[in-house]
Amino acid sequence: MSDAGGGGCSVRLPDDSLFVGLDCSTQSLKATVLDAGLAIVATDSVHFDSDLPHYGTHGGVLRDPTERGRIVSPPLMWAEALDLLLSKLRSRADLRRVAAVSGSAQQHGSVYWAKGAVTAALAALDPTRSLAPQLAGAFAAPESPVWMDSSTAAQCREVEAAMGGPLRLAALTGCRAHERCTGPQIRKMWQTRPQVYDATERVSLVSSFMASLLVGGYACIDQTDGAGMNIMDINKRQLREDALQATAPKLEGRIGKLAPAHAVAGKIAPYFVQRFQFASSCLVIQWSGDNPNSLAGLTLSNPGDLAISLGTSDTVFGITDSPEPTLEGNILPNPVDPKTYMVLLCYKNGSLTREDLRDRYAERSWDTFNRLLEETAPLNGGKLGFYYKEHEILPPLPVGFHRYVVKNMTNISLDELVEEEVDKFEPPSEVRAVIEGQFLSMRGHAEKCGLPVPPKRIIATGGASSNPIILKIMASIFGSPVYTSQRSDSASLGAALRAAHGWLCNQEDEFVPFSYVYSGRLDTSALSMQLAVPFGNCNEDTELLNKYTLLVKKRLEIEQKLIERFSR
Ligand code: ADP
Ligand code: XUL
Repeated sequence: MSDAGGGGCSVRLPDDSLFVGLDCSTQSLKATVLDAGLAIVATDSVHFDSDLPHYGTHGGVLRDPTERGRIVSPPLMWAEALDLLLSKLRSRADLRRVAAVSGSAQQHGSVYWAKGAVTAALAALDPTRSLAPQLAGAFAAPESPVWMDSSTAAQCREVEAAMGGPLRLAALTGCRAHERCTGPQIRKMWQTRPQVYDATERVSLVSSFMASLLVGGYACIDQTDGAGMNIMDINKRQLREDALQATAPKLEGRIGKLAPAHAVAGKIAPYFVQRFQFASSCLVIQWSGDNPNSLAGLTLSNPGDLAISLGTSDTVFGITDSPEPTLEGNILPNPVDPKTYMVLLCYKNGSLTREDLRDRYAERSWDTFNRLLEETAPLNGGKLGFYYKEHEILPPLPVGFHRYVVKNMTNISLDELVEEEVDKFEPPSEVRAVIEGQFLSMRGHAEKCGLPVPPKRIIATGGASSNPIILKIMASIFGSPVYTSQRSDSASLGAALRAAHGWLCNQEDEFVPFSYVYSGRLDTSALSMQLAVPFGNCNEDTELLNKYTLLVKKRLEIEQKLIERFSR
């Protein structure tokens, strides 16, 4: 047996056991397999666009040409990806040794199961055939709205009005009605596709959808991912009657019960036992959202730490025990600590927008992109860019690029900084402007939402956190050292850790602190952190930080003017 407690816990992870974490993100499905010592035994992934091209996705999604802002993905694609990933993983890890599987998924997306889906499909899967064709008839809607969808503005305003306004809704459910939130999405489905809503037996989130496949029946929505729906009471962690009514009729039965993230969703279904040789005792632990899983994977437990995830979305999050509702951030229960919450900011223009600027100005190459970043000076000569390739969440602005040059940057008073709008910058400045702009915005909004700024340290994760030049700019703008973990995919790592945690809680028949899973192993296991960029060792760091502080304020001022311009 492997001591899982270090700190006095009697529970141990069996020496030969493995724990699987999956992450069904926007662009791919990834896996991390940990052993009982929390070393990584195997990793693998399926990339939706390139490995499953027959679904025709770009960046993992389909954009509706007939309806602005409608962005969906086929749930069948996620199911086929699961089959494919497990068949690849089987040759890398002995799946018979897996004690528990858990998972992570993009938040907010909704899957509409057709009446009778459990008996006709989920509980009757034939292990000799692949998953997707057997599920083809299981959906009331073949397309799931995903977190990138921004087509529900009308429903958001209706839900907010019914619940006493945006701030009250945020205080009750964790966030105002953002367009991606599942409640407004379900309301839109009921209003615009009533035949789909009528034919729907159960609505799953992407996380509970994937867990449902693994248990061969409807899995509960976990209380952490459930906070992204606008229908759950953020304090009681139960569905709210008034919010359900403000969303759609007869909704409660379609959502089902909520469960804590550490709970067992069920034993793995016979399909996976026979097809991939999982043990029939293998537990499926509740799946949760990708940001909560990242929080677990980064073992974020210090309120002074700030996590920044640079994936398809960019997110900024930290933990607190006394969250204050705001109009910008989302409050979610911490998936591994029932006493605390996570505060999250989400940007839609993350990696895909950086890639767009790279393709326009840096020869489609990250090396050239980095060279241009290094050729340009910090502060970019006052050039500020606002690049919205997608309708942005924070600030809520439509697609479009806006460029300003801020003058008098040698002064230290905001009043003396004046800006001039321009059409373009030199290519190197465009590249610096996108990166500086993203971090300036994150710093400004993080501060407004009560996240720690400057943080004691930043822990960076997600695909772009592998880029050291980008991390250097992050450190300068936030005024803090940046750490990274061994792997940039903290969400699937977090899911594997949560699998071990759920297994321990089940073994003990009560909640055990998450630290029992990893204490004593933080420096020696896959969880170890490296200092990627130091901060504060020279006066220049501090002088630059003061200038960036002014630019943050200037940027928020310009954002406000843009919001006013586009709301006219
Ligand atoms: P997801 O949110 O889908 O899980 P990932 O965290 O896997 O996304 O991040 C994928 C993104 O990582 C890609 O879209 C790519 O733009 C970005 N990326 C990968 N390598 C680099 C790099 N060297 N510099 C900047 N971005 C990178
Ligand atoms: C968070 C959000 C995104 C998705 C991306 O609220 O919408 O970060 O979870 O996968």
